[in-house]
Amino acid sequence: MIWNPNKECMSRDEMSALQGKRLHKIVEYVYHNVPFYRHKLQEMDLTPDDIRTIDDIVKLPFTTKKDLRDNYPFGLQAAPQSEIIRIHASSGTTGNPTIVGYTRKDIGVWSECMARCLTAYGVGRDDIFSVSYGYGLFTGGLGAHNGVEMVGASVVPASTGNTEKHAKLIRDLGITGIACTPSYALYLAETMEQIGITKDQIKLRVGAFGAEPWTEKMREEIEERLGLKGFNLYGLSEIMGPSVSYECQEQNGSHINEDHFYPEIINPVTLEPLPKGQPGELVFTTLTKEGMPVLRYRTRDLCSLMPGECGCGRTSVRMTPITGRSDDMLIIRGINVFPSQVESVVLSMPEFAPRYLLVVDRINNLDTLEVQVELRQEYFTATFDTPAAIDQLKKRLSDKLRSVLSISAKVQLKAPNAIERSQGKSVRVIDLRNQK
Ligand code: DLL
Repeated sequence: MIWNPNKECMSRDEMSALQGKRLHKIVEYVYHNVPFYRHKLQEMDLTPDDIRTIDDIVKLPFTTKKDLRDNYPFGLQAAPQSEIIRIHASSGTTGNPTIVGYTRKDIGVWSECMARCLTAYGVGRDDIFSVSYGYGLFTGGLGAHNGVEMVGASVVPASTGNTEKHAKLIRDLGITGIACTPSYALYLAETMEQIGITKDQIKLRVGAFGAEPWTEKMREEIEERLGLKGFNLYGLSEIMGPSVSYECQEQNGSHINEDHFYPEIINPVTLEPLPKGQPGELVFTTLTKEGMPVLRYRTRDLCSLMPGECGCGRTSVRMTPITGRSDDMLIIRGINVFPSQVESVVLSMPEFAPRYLLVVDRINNLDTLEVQVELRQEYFTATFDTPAAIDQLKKRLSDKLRSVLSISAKVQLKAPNAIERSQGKSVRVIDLRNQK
């Protein structure tokens, strides 16, 4: 099933023509309504008439998170306040949050994009669907909610928190689908096990997981423990929220709603556009947004665009899973380290739960890395009174980490449930160097 075959299955030529037309229109719109963009274009000696086809996009300036922060709160808003019907804010780790206003049309586009995702996952009118992303300033809750209503399933706005009650509702209402972060899905599975709800008592069959990076190993674990099929859901507040891209039943990359969000991949150092298939930083231009359109927004997410057609019949371009961010890369003793590398090591060892934390510090001018990781319950029970086995496991983990990261890390094994759970995005890194 495809929600909008007219748009999701266009020929390449039709899609490029539509994108070119929309790009010209959006550039004209921001030129006249957002002084920030008008000045940028004027500095580059550009007018909207220079942007006629989608290939002209490379002439346009990039927009960064810093630009959004510097223009806090409404500097990049293009529509008059009277047209804005919703405002979300994305939390930053530092500085001002990013404020994003949506017009009625924007909310309609967003709902349709989310409906496309859910349809691709196989969600329909007969489903009872729990939205367990946070409702509030975060785009996850309300964004997914509108899409579920649009496809006509029954939405259960569970949000996060009160996980035991949620688990019981999943059983008692016969909830068939859930949208949440992959880490929350694991937390939910743990909670169910603790309160004695078994897989055969629940009807979950579809999960829409995103808002944070996750791996195939995590997918397998969630699917096994909750008895459902897990699909990727990608998005970011600056562009729309959840629904920028989604997996179909083929699960071979995530289809981008490219009639609304035009993707490019650039080299994050030289800012040169890269050919399709090469990995780099993902950049998006919103082609239809009225509230806060953005030109060539640098997401900092690292992935590649996939060439070729998909077996599902959709022709929209696909992106690979996000492998990291060009800015969450840690530099430890001069070596680039991605938390996802640690995750791959942790998940490759059956003794560990997929719960880990990187603590980076600087002691006597030397960077240190400590990796905390939780033991699985069965392994913990079997070994906690045999220190030799624990020491051996610690050594195996640190050897593996050294060979993958090219630096040594101190390893701290934790008892099951000792690492603090998050109900939203999980915190994977604590960098104490920033506080010194
Ligand atoms: O996380 C929107 C969202 C909500 C997406 C619910 C999916 C589901 P932000 O808080 O602005 O928006 O964070 C956006 O989260 O740039 C990525 O780094 C990361 N991210 C989002 N989805 C995925 C995903 C929402 N499926 C940032 N895989 C993005 C990997 C993801 N990373």
